[in-house]
Amino acid sequence: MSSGDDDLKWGRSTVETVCTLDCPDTCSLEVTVEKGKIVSIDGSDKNPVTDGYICGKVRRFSERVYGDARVTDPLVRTGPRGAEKWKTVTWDEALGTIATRMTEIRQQWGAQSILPFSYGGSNGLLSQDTADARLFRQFGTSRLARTVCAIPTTTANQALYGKMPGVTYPDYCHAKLIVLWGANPSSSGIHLVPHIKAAQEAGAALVVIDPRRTNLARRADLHLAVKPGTDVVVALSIHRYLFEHGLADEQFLADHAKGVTRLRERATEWTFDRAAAVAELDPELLENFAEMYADISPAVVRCGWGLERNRNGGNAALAVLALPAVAGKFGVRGGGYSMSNADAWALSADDWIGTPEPNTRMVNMNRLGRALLEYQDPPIQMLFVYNCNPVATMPNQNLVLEGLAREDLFTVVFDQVMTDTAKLADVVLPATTFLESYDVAQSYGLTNLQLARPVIEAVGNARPNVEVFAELATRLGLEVDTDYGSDVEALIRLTADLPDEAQHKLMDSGFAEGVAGGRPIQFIDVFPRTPDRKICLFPENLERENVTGLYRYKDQPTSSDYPLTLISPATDKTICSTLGELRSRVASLHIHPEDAEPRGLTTGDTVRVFNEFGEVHCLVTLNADMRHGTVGLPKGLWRMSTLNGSTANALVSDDLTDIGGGATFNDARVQVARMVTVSFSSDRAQTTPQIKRVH
Ligand SMILES: Nc1nc2c(c(=O)[nH]1)N[C@H]1C(S)=C(S)[C@@H](COP(=O)(O)OP(=O)(O)OC[C@H]3O[C@@H](n4cnc5c(=O)[nH]c(N)nc54)[C@H](O)[C@@H]3O)O[C@H]1N2
Ligand SMILES: Nc1nc2c(c(=O)[nH]1)N[C@H]1C(S)=C(S)[C@@H](COP(=O)(O)OP(=O)(O)OC[C@H]3O[C@@H](n4cnc5c(=O)[nH]c(N)nc54)[C@H](O)[C@@H]3O)O[C@H]1N2
Ligand SMILES: [Mo]
Repeated sequence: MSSGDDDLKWGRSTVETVCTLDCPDTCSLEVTVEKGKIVSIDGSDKNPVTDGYICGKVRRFSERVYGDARVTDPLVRTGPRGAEKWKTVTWDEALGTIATRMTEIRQQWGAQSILPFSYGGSNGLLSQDTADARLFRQFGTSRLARTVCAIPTTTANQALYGKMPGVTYPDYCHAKLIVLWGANPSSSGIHLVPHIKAAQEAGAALVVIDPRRTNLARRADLHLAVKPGTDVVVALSIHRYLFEHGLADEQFLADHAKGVTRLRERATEWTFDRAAAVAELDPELLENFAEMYADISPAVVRCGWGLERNRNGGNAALAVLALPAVAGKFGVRGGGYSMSNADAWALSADDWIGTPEPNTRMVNMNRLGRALLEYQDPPIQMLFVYNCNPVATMPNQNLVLEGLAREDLFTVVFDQVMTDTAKLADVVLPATTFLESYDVAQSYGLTNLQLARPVIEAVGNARPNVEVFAELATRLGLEVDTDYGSDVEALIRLTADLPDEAQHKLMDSGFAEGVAGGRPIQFIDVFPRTPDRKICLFPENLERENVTGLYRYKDQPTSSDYPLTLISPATDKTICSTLGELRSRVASLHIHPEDAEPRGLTTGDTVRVFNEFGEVHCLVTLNADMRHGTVGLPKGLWRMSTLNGSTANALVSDDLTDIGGGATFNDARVQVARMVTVSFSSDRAQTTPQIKRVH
């Protein structure tokens, strides 16, 4: 804390903490607090990669903390579901009601009729898989497969390399070739961008593989605007080229990999011409890329999450992540790959949850709607949502809404703000933000651990997850509060599992650097964590799970009814749906002028984007950076941000990825039509359509 005399008089202090939100950067923060209230949030230098600056979203996070949407007390529904009529109750009453209902429901339907539903939330280590998991495991509820994000890429990284830590941002300046594959750090992890620019200034080449011409694609030496869902064949054509031209690193593969022949066999058919036809690219561009990748070292592939969200996402991740092995790119600073580093510390939540996972029913979160409406034996009678906003973020939004509308479903939503999901709950519980309680942030872009400290008192009666789950457990007669009576107790329990030095650093200075000073070189400092320490290029277990087979492409022809592919990537306005409440403008569908022209669309028109699952009414923006045939809506919109209360996920099916049961957000097929055109005469301008907002 730093404070002068004046500061003390006015109760002004600057507190160091960390942003725990779901972003690879985990920025170290300086938060200035005056008279107990946040007045500013800025970056600090504690995390060297933060380098004193942060994104605009977190800079204005106090608007969430003190905003109109904030939930400050436990609420119980008094009107019809969704009518937003609430009665404020005490924690005692709210938890009493929940405990009674849980007990009754278990008696009548069995504990598996209760479905806990959570994803990242604030993404800290304390706020998930601690007291919550111990409670639900002991109670014997259904289990949740947390598949909405990163499951195809994680499964691939696990199978190939045992989730070996990857290249971190500061080492990008050593690369001579950077490949951004389905990743858009200008929105989704801004601290990588200056390192890429520095590398370019030092002579590195940049390749971007993305259906959109992103900011960095504009600066790239080569941009492959692939059709969404076709990355697997693009990567396989590079493998084929490497093998056929004697450019594969046979010695490295012989020493460190297995399954080489089988990968090679599956790559053989993917000539540049064939792959280019599928990905709708110029085959010459593919050849250029292959030559660059073969020739230039150190080369790093930043594998993002944009490429996994389609029917071929698992195979795409496998084929992309296998490239540095085949091309022999490891063993030098700035060479190899970056995927998630979330496992860099090899921490296992099971150690601190303490209770083993019961063998109860597993529900894939991407199929929430189906689970609520169709699953039997037993049907889901209670949904406990926390750290998640499924109405905004899960596939097939209309089915999710239909499920949540069930009169006989008892829904609890534990959140910081009145989300679109909370609006449909029976009981809403107020949660603290990462600025109001302790937590531990584990970076997935870098390798450090950082301590999140409470910067202000909890707003209203908000409480941290651990405390609430521990108290609920006590009411249910379960043993949870031994480690989890409060966030401080949880912090002590959890950090006890860290190596001594890291534990001291984290608690003393709030920052513990990861392996090799946070800059591991793959195959020098870190190695595959597979059982035999080898790279497994053809994981047989996944071949069995994968309906199409490993390294195989599954086509999905665009139908004439729905000829456009819809993607919905991260934007700089929200983190998933977090902060979506602050968005004031109606969302726009981005469409290439050549797709707009035959539909008679111009920027600012109101459109209907539709398919067999739903429709979204919004504005349209003509954007030549979109790929022809691909349209885009922002990820994480709240229902109020469109004209009919539906968002991109109303158009996304709950079909799963080839590996891991992931979501296929970027594989939706849609049609777009202008909504209202009132022309008075052929020579008069059309009037602006008047559409009543339903939210
Ligand atoms: N500001 C902000 N930052 C975030 C988030 C956020 O919502 N907002 N979310 C966080 C989370 S949870 C995650 S998982 C990460 C995600 O961050 P990223 O890895 O960047 O993932 P996306 O934003 O989903 O998509 C990245 C790019 O993939 C492209 N893309 C879409 N489909 C395909 C395809 O089939 N192939 C290829 N090659 N590219 C494709 C998109 O056009 C987009 O530019 O970001 C994190 N950071
Ligand atoms: N169309 C489309 N949809 C997508 C994606 C896409 O690319 N396209 N991407 C997907 C991705 S990558 C992800 S990761 C998911 C994320 O989907 P979600 O997990 O739903 O993430 P958020 O929307 O950020 O919602 C997290 C909620 O947790 C609450 N919360 C935060 N901290 C706490 C806490 O400490 N306690 C409690 N009780 N609550 C807390 C926040 O207020 C917020 O409402 O969205 C997915 N949805
Ligand atoms: Mo994500």
